[in-house]
Amino acid sequence: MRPPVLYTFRRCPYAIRARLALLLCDIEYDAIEVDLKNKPAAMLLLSPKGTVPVLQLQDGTIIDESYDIVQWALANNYPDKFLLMTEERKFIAEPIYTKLNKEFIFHLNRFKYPDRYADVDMDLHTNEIISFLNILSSELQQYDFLCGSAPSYIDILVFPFIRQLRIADADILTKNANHGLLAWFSWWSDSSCFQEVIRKV
Ligand SMILES: N[C@@H](CCC(=O)N[C@@H](CS)C(=O)NCC(=O)O)C(=O)O
Repeated sequence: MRPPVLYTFRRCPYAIRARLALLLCDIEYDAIEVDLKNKPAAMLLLSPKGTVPVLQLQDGTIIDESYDIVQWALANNYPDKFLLMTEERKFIAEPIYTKLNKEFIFHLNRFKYPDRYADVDMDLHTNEIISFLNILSSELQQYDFLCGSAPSYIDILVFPFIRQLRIADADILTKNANHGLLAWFSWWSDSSCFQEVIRKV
């Protein structure tokens, strides 16, 4: 049987989440690299909203949100070295995800591409970015990963966006991250799993 098919884009942080989760969960898939300016008709038929990643499962189920792909992968084959997600840990992870999704990404997009938006306020975006870095720094003061001493889904969801920030402006990260956050960032950047999913093919 053909493995699941992932419509992806190499540099897309959402798609990186999906590829990281599938790799860490040892789930084989066929990747279709999408040209975002010329999306494949087959993908648009499966998911008309036209964003990557889109995962088509063997039974035809479509998962077209990166968060859901990460959760599906973990539900299928939870990595041995990952944290067990207790309710207490989810209580830490979910607010970080909400802040990332509802606030940080909004500010990051405007910080990175001020010319593309009409509602840019650089001071506000910079302050909001720093405030999110402070939250991560405080979580990573105690432990090596965001929810404890081993990785969990929240690390996979957050890392690709901190990488985007680092690419946009390395200084804002190095000046505002504590040692724990910088070490966490290096760990993920240097990890064989990230190197594998970001490799140019
Ligand atoms: N909420 C979606 C967002 C995915 C998303 O916005 N992906 C971008 C690429 S990084 C995209 O496909 N944009 C559509 C386009 O550029 O036309 C998810 O988490 O999967």
